[in-house]
Amino acid sequence: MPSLKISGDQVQVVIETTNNLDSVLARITQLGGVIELTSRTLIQAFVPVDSLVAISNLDSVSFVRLPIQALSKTAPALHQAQGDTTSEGVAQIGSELWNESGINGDGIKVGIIDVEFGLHDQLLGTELPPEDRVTTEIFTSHGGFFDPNGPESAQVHGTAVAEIITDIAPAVSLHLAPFDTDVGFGAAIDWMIDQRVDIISSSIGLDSGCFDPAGGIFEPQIAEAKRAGISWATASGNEADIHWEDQWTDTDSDGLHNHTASDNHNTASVFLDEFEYNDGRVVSTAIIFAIMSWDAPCTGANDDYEVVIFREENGELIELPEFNGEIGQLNDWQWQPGRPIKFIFGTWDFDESRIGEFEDFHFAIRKKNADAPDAVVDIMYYGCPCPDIEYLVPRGSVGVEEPSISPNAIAVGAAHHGVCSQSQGSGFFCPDGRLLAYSSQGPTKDARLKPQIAAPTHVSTSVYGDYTGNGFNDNAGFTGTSAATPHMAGALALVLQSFRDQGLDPTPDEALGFLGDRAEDLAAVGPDNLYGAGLLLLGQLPVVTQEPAPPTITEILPSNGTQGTTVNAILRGTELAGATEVNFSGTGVLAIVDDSNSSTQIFISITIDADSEPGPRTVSVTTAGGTATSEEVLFTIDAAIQETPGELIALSFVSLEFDSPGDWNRSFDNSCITYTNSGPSESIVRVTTADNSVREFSVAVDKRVIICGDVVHIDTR
Ligand SMILES: [Ca+2]
Ligand SMILES: [Ca+2]
Ligand SMILES: [Ca+2]
Ligand SMILES: [Ca+2]
Repeated sequence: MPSLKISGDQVQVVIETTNNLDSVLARITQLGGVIELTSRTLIQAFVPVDSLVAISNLDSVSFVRLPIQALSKTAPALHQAQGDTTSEGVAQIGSELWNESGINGDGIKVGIIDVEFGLHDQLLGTELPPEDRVTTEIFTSHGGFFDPNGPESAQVHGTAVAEIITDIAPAVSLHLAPFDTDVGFGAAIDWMIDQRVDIISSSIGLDSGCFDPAGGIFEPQIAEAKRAGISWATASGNEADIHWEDQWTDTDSDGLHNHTASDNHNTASVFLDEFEYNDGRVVSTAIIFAIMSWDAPCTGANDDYEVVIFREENGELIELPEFNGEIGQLNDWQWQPGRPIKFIFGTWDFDESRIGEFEDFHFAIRKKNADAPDAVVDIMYYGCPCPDIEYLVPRGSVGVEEPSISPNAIAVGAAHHGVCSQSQGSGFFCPDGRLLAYSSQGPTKDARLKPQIAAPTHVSTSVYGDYTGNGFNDNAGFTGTSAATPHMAGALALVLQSFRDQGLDPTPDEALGFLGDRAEDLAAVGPDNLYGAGLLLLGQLPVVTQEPAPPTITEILPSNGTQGTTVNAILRGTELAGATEVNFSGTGVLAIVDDSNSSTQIFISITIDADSEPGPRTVSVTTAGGTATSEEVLFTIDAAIQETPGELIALSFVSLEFDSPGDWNRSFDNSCITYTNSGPSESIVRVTTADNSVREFSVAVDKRVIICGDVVHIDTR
């Protein structure tokens, strides 16, 4: 929300520059300004009011505006006693089982971006990790870990976040980045990426998004964080019970949206709080704050819609006048020109005697440009007692809030850690007994699922005290989607460590998918826009099946075989154990794995078809780790010599041997020697061929063996 209580001659502003940041910084200083923070093209500074025009006219300055304050996603609660405190969410999500097995976040860096880290230094080594595992960098305007002028309940918000992460993953390293405005937020994201954190936990939100998710002011940085491998858990938001959205329509043609045929005003009951002016006047005051966005281009949008606040006087609805520094409304305050987000602020004073009472205010949506298209309008009504808003739309209440709506962040919804029944009425707090009524719901404006998951809330921390219940006289502990988010961040730390211990490094999507699969499905079957995947549950430790290494082939013995034979061979290599298949290129060669117990050699039988093509074949082997084919290790098919009976065979030979030399008659003819079988029956001749193989032939009676030089002709016809 914009800062509005500014006095004196200096004003805190954000200067948006197009380029040349350094020269602008120098000019601001010359004009009497004091630089507080910078982030990329943004400068946050205190500048003299009478220098504002000069600054906005500087070259490279595109816009001067008030800083945007982040909203932390917790309901106020009182700080209670210190002590050894553990979130009830720890038992619910089951992280102790993981811790007992040594999975405690060791080696994992979790970054926390938050508005306040008060007391964190007093908890180092007890509720938080010791000093050597906590790194800090300050991005606040005030230069501290918390705003000493802020409400006490908010001073420890980020410290409570850090406590919960430490409860779940006690060995993590934490990176704490306090910030208070949009400029500090951008700088904090850059720092987290630079610090190479594994996880970001942010229990805050900025209404800086757009109906088109890519058009969010911080989306480029959120996307960059994910590309850097960061899992970003962020509060879904606490706006389900203060949200309204609908298609703009004006059935009675008065320029105001019709909630019903006869009702142009969304009525809210607003608490009247005590306020004392500097001059000593005490009043009861209503302070109203709302944020509106509508479906228009994220930049260059026309100023087509506004929210107008009315109050009732003597039975008539009267528009609040323009804010005069004390009372009135600011209904046209934009983040940037052309960006369809408006901040609506209104305040009205009543007599001191009405402190603690309520007064109705009435919100109307006016179309400023009659020709504008009828857009879908989205409004968050902050700062009012929420049950008393006349028209509420929980669906889509993630609104335009960053990082919650980002496709690159994990939005975490809030489910009560126990059964949600208490004196204040479970019907209001948790309509289904678990999900908090305020937990922002999806879908996003572009119909994506949100939140991604839901986690426990209303839990004990040392800084907010022990949870005792949700009634008026109870301490609800640390509440909101603020408290749910660090349960998810802590669980992610355990998942990352567990997988990394087993040699794997899951991406943000894989880590989320792991937890989403284990989440307890609630509400509608399957993922839904209330709980996302369901309620966070770690379950049993994952047993990761190590991906086996792929095999290699180095040798096959023997490296050849003859057509029509079966060869017993050894295939050598690495990672061969459990081989299921050995294959050869081409057709007609079939291998069976006989024994694959060794990783370095396996035994195979190779059956070579008689008609398989002779020549070299490549070999491949398949195991659970994959298939390896060697281009170097070849198995050669040798052609079989046709030994069909009844042929005249010619062979190159080295030597010849007759089984029964007495069977043979020898004669000379030209340069050849002819042996004729003159014995009583077939006689055997053994030939040692040129390749040193020995072959045997049976020659019938009267048939001949003729030797001409180094060729022998054998007549087996
Ligand atoms: Ca603790
Ligand atoms: Ca109307
Ligand atoms: Ca009404
Ligand atoms: Ca579900």
